[in-house]
Amino acid sequence: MKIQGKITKILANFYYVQDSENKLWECFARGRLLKEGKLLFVGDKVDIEISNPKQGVITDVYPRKNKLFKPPISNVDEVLVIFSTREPEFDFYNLDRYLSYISYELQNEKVCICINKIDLERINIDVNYKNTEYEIFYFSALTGEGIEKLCNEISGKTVLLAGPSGVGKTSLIKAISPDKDLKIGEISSVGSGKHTTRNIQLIPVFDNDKQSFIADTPGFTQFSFATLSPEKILNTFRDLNNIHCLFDNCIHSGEEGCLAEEMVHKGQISATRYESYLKIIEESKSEIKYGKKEETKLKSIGSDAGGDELKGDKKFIPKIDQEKRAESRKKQKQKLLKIKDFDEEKQ
Ligand SMILES: Nc1nc2c(ncn2[C@@H]2O[C@H](COP(=O)(O)OP(=O)(O)O)[C@@H](O)[C@H]2O)c(=O)[nH]1
Ligand SMILES: [Mg+2]
Ligand SMILES: [Zn+2]
Repeated sequence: MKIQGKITKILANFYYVQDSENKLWECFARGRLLKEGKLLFVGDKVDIEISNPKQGVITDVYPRKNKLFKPPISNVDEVLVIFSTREPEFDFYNLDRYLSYISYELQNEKVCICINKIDLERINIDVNYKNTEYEIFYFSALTGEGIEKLCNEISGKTVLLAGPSGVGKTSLIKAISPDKDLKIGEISSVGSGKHTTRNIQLIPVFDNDKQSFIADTPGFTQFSFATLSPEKILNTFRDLNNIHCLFDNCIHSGEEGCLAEEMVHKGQISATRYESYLKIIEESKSEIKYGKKEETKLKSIGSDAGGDELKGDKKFIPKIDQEKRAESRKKQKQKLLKIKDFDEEKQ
């Protein structure tokens, strides 16, 4: 008998396939599939032939709507990029790197920014992303605040969690699906994070009669912009893509007649976004591999990337003049602080 299912986990030569009745089948892949060089991914929709009440053989794989190699996963409906307010400290540049990378790899899927640990501190970054396509959620996996809204957002979808180690990805899954036996890492005082998420798998979550899948992802920081042209990078920054400079092909990094800086100073473009963009362009040109030192260290650990990757190479040439740049950053910091003060007053 043949049935359909979705690969939720791959361990060595075993593929775990969940069928429409939520039964998990342990499967091998048919030799022909592997011979054809068809790699199977977590997220693949497959046909299996049942061998016995618990096991089957994967006979075919359906066309994928998308796939990522790092981490290896297919058919992603939505990505939640998770960052924390603190522990590890929130960082615009690092967040924008994730957003840019994911927007490049999965151009047709929705990407949300999710800020965790609002119990430790409240920040509001809405203004920084006002002209982007990213929806922003604030929550605390610890207290449960904001979790219901996130649950509604992901209902019925296959969702990928991305973000540095220690921001609370695994904790979020636990908060959504409390009975899961997942390991939560402790973050060390130096912020390098402990690495507990070993292999990618889809965690089934059942909510309001809807089946969703969430993928917790190890090793998501080892991406590099080295092979991307500035145009491709610019394409991932929609908020910078609508500037009408002197030259149509302006990539807004100090060219003659470029309006970007002026718009930043007028507050029409977010200063943090523009700064991140310039840094990523520099990163791609100089083939600096972001967080290189950490990466070598991490490889020996063999899993999730560290939360303090910013200690890696940070070479870039700021194109906005230093004084103004400092000013706009300061302004934005002040805004964050104001929100915090306001919250403290309320209590
Ligand atoms: N204060 C606070 N701590 C949290 C929250 N969510 C997670 N943590 C803690 O942050 C650390 C890292 O969490 P974990 O889920 O392993 O992060 P991951 O590496 O992204 O999967 C753990 O010590 C969690 O208990 C939260 O909302 N508030
Ligand atoms: Mg984790
Ligand atoms: Zn320009």
